[in-house]
Amino acid sequence: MQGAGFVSSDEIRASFSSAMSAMYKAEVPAYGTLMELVAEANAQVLANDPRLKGSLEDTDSLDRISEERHGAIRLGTSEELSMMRRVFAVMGMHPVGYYDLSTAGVPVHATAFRPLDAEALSRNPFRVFTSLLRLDLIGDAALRAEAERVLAARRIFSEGAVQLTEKAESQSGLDRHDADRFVGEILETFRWHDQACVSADLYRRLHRQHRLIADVVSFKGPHINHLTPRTLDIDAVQERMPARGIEPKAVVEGPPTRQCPILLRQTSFKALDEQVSFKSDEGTWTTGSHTARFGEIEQRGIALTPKGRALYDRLLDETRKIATPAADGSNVAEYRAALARQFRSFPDTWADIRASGLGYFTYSLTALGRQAHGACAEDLDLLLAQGFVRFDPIVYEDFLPVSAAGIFQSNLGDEAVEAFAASPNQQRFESALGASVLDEFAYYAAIEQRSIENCLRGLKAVGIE
Ligand code: OOG
Ligand code: NI
Repeated sequence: MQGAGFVSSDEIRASFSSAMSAMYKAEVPAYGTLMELVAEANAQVLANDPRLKGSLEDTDSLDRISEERHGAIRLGTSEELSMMRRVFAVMGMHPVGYYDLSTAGVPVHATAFRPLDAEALSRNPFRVFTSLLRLDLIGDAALRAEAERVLAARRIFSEGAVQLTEKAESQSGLDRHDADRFVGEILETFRWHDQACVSADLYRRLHRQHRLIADVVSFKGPHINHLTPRTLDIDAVQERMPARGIEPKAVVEGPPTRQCPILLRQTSFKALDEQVSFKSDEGTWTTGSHTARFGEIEQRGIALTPKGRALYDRLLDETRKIATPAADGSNVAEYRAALARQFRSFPDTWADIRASGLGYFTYSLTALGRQAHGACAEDLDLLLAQGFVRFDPIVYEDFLPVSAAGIFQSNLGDEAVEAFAASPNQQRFESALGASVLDEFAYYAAIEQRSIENCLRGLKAVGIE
């Protein structure tokens, strides 16, 4: 709820996302290059496809097509996570989904903070994939205790950030002046710090345990580790990266190229080696390097039902049994061929996807339906066949654990990964978060159901019983 005289949470999110974009482009110039490439590729797709251009104009503003859709951070403690939840709530972003990445060799679990309703998403779709480090998966007890001590001592939010979050909560919103200050204060939490807060020795020990642990524990705050604009042609951007001097990860994560895009496809350029400095106990500084920050692109398709998702997971699993993408890119062709072959069993027309119950759709009355007489208003299939109702795919707004692990891995270095035993623990994550996460399937099913009810109500209003 939002009081009078306050800036909307959508507006705060939009200004936060654009401030973050400007900061990241200045911090990571290769990211600026990626943004240029995306803008070029998107313009080319639109120029070649006037129909697409028309349909995008209906759903999104064209000048925002190439803007950031998401970013990611990695947190160290439950206190950080629960405070982050309150901060994101001020921007209209709420936790959706639980992602366990331990089985893929990344000792974190995660959620995505994002806007929920279609209107908020269309005003500004920015979301943040937020991971919490799982020190419980680290075998070395002494090192774990040391990491816990370092994390317990740091404060990732400024005083101002905490105060303004509390103010927003107590008065149900922020006025323009406070909203601007809030964005400025919160941005500080995401800023890069090239001075580590641990010694070079501790950094090395953390790094040896797992590179991700070194990334989370060694710095003053959870620097934003990537931002991700939307591309209309992910294959083209992937292909063109090397010519612009940026090195893409070996493969595009997610489903293959299709007529009817499903879920989410994403790829990134590999994280850069950046100079950092470590302070010794004697107070002198030494330089070293750290690899964490990269740029990513994404292309989204339809949200799948549990049945569709199970099929997706099975086909991906079978693909990876034939060829697991090697970090050095040596089996790219084999992987791509296997992926394309496996996914031939996934229907590739909207009508088939709908008829097989694999995807979520919204239903709406056609022009004919708005003035229809004498149809049976309860039988959706009949109404579709009669042309009174149409269906459109619902876009998937969430993430995919196998893809996320692939993005993590390729940005943590190319060495072999060692998987942890599967130990998803959503309850523990939610207790750290201080709230439960929204179930993504229930969320899409509710959108679909509401659209069906609206349709049927609309038909009743024009006298169809
Ligand atoms: C997050 C990786 C996950 C995605 O797009 O799947 C992610 C990270 O590297 O911290 O952002
Ligand atoms: Ni990402």
